[in-house]
Amino acid sequence: MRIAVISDQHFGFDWNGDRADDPFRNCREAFEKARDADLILLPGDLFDKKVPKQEVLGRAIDLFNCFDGETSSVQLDSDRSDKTVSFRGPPIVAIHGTHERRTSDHLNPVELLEKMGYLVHIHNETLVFSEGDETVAIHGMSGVPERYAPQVLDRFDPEPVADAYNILMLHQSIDQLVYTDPDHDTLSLERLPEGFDTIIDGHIHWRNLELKDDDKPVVLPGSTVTTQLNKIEAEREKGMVWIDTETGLSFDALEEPRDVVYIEEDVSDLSSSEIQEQIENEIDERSTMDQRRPLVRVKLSGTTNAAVSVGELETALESKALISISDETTIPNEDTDDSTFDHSEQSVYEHGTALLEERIDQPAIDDLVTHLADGNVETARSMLETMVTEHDEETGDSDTTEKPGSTLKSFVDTDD
Ligand SMILES: [Mn+2]
Repeated sequence: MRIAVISDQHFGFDWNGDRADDPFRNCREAFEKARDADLILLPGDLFDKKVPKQEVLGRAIDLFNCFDGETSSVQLDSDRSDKTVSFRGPPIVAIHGTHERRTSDHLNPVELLEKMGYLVHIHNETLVFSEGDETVAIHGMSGVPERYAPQVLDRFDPEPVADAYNILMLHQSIDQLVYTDPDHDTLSLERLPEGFDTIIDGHIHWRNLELKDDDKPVVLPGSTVTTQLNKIEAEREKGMVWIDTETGLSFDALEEPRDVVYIEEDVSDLSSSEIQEQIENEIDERSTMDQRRPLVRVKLSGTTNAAVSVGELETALESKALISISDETTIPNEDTDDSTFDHSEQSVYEHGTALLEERIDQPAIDDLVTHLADGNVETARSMLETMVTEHDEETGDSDTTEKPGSTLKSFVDTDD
């Protein structure tokens, strides 16, 4: 069986910005590739927001309509599955991700697509498919708050189906692969169950097929769209993963994603115009210059007396690239005195960290600001979510869409 895995499409990402089209454009290319798949798996974060705009939903539906008229000889074995559904074309199985997660009394957008008949959404459920004498079992746990993930997975306790190719689909941070909160229990490679042929984890936006080993065969398909301007995302191609139950895994790169360029520039002894020239040269060399401006992230480092204006540089280069520049240069022969707090001598990073640490008793602030400064927005968001949940639990606050007090129960419950 040939199974297509397409993750983290993030429909609606940058909706009012320059990159609003990117998630749809990239997913269209992936869906086109997947049209002749026997089975399609979507490991979460199809949507960027839990309540997407109707325009975003509409465009997502347009994409799913590309499977109309396609057929698959794969059948759902309803006797051995937790759900009975019919499919229009090739079966599409999805879990919801962190961006779509709502409590169980609210409909999330992946569940909405299920109601429309485009896919089947699972959470702590297993579906068994067969084609001829071949059987494939898909076990899915949708995204839950990281701190509850080990417990929710333990309670789900997915049991590999005998004589089947077993795939476990998750959408969580996994310790060792990405930042996890050291103060809380989170999923780790050791905590993942054994007996699965492949464990697919959405959520982590850079692909990694190299992790696959016999005991914990974890595969990160990565996102189809660049949402974070960090080095690792810039360096790894976007695309989708094929699981061929006979021949194994392969990565299928998108051919037309927007260029992403990550530049680290030592600007010691360079003037402002020289810095601009250097960056322009790098962009020219490292992007293909199609009709879309490349996404460029620049980190300036080194020691310089030149007054580098990040804002002016960004403006000067904006016709060439969607650019964001961070200035991490230092002034030469600077006398630093830790006992005084003069932020004119500090970088934004140092100033921000000091202020936050002064006001908030949170040992993770330094990590948080580092991730923000590196453009790891997703990781920072997860960290903030953890901090806010803890804060709410301590103070008894809660909002109407996410109720921390009742979280574990509502994430363990299945939908039926
Ligand atoms: Mn994501």
